[in-house]
Amino acid sequence: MHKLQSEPSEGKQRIMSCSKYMSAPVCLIENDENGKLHVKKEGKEILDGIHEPVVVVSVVGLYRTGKSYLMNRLAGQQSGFALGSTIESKTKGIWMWCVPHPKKKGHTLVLLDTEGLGDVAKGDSKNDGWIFCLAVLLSSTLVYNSRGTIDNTAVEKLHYVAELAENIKIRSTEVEDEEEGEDSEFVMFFPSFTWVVRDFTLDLEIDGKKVTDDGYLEFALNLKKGVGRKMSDYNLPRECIKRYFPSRKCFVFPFPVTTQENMTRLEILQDKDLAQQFLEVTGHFCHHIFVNSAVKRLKGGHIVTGRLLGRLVEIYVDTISSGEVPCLENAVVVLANQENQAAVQEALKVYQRGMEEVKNMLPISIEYLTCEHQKLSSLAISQFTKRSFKDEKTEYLKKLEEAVCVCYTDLLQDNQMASEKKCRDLLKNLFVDVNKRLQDGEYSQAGGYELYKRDRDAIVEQYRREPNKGVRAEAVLEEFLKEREPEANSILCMDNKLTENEKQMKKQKEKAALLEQKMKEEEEKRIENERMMETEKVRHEDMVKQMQEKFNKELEQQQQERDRAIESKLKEQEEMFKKGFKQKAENLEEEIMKLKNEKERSKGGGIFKDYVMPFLCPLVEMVPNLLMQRSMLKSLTKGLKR
Ligand SMILES: Nc1nc2c(ncn2[C@@H]2O[C@H](COP(=O)(O)OP(=O)(O)OP(=O)(O)O)[C@@H](O)[C@H]2O)c(=O)[nH]1
Ligand SMILES: [Mg+2]
Repeated sequence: MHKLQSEPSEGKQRIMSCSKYMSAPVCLIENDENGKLHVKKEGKEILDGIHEPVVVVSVVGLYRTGKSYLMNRLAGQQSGFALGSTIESKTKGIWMWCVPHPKKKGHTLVLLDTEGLGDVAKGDSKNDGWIFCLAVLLSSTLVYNSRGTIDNTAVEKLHYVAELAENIKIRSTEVEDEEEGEDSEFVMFFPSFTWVVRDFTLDLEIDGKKVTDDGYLEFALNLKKGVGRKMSDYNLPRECIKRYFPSRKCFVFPFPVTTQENMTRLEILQDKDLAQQFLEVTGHFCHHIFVNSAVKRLKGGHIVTGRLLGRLVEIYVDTISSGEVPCLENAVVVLANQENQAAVQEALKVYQRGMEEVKNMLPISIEYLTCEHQKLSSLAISQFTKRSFKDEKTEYLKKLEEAVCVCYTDLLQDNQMASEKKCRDLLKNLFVDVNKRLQDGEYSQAGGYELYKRDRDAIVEQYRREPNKGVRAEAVLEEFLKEREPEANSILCMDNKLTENEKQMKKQKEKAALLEQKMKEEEEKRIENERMMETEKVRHEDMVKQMQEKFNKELEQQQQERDRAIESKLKEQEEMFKKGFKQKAENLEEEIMKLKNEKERSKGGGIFKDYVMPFLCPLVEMVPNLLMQRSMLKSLTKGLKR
């Protein structure tokens, strides 16, 4: 049971304990005197700083009905959202308060308090319609606040719901031969709905039987049989509420205090001064919102963080300001592009940071380098999949792959150069004594060649024993020995101890040794290439696996969206049948079938294999291709230099 008495102090502690949360609400969307909507910088910046998933609760309803007061209770505070005690409407635009979620660790509860609807002084119902529409689009729970009873006037005042079909588009392009409007799909993306009735004084009884708050709401939403304008006017808002908001809840609140004088001082009254029953209902209401309000998700199921919510606010407000109708699909595409681009950068940083450490160790073996490359690229892809979504043609994954490949091939080249330098320096050092002997003419006498060969073989042996020479050890040795070939030949020529025949044989041996060294170099290269290819194969398999998991997760979220819609439509259909609205029930059948077919069509891994895999396959060639291009470029520039 929700302990209401202790809430304000708990709430205050909640807010104060975490600096990124706000001590008071701020304006998020301004509604200027000309009825133009603007996103306020301060509000947007606060959302930008929230990287946690958000649960968004918005309150809408006629002006002066106690909305701001109720929102303060949800924030666990006595004051915050400004209340008005006159008949003039108080809240303008949409105000926001972000607090730590009291029940979901690691989540932020975003409370959106909206401008009261139907203010006669404003006289612009279109503007009201947009405020209502934004509250629906941005929240995961919509609280509709009204006063008195849920009579026909109260339901009629909710005509904004019926207008949603004109104010919200799901797809950017019209689907031909679609019989029913897009609004049949609203159930998949709309928030859950809670109707709050304030100052309710009647007994909850229908035909002499006690009913619950929810039963009361459902009773008020019952359709009437019959035809004609009057009947359809009566039924339309009810039908829309039922169709768009299948998950409904109702709370009836009694008067908070008994005297009129206290009514305008509610903000400063302590809980002990409020009516016990009012406190109890408030407690139940807060508990329900905290426990049942879902995390905000985009169409397609992607979880919305504070930062994404801020972007969403901007996209929708900009669309409305430019005279267009907000479109769920467009918003998702714009957001996905931005997020995917950022995901590529974040993932690339993971790879680059890791490789920076490797760079400090060069030269290293190809085994170690490829192993690190494989590990870091797997980490980068998993970082990428954390933030990216709807990268259906792997367009952004490809960008990441390209960037990773460029880093990797650069590193491969740096490693080769480091190895070359190390090996050359090593050989140069090892040959110091030989050079001196050469200068002193020690090899220019009879038996000099044997002496030279013995010294050279000892150096080669010592060179081979030296560890961590990197990937160019044999190649550098080959080059070095080749460079020294004329020197060995001239020593051989000068050696009088040897007969001409022996000299010829030794010369042949020298040639054979060089050839053998060349083969060693080629073997070294072959092993390097093989290892790189193997790594690319394993890396590709890992990438496919991670992308498949990501794809399955997104698919599952979409299926859950459809399941929820099917379930609610079946419920609605059953109710229609029960209440004798046979035609309406039959109409629903088509919507249900359409959803079921869509669900069936996107089932299984087939789509991934047929649709996503073709985009992933060419990626396996990327590193070898890039390497080939680079080595061609290298030999070309070498040729030019010559
Ligand atoms: N009778 C009554 N008055 C309330 C209740 N809750 C708050 N009030 C008082 O009603 C007045 C208006 O409350 P607000 O919370 O500012 O109402 P609002 O719906 O946010 O008003 P706008 O922002 O102008 O649309 C204040 O004086 C509140 O103290 C309630 O449950 N019953
Ligand atoms: Mg208000």
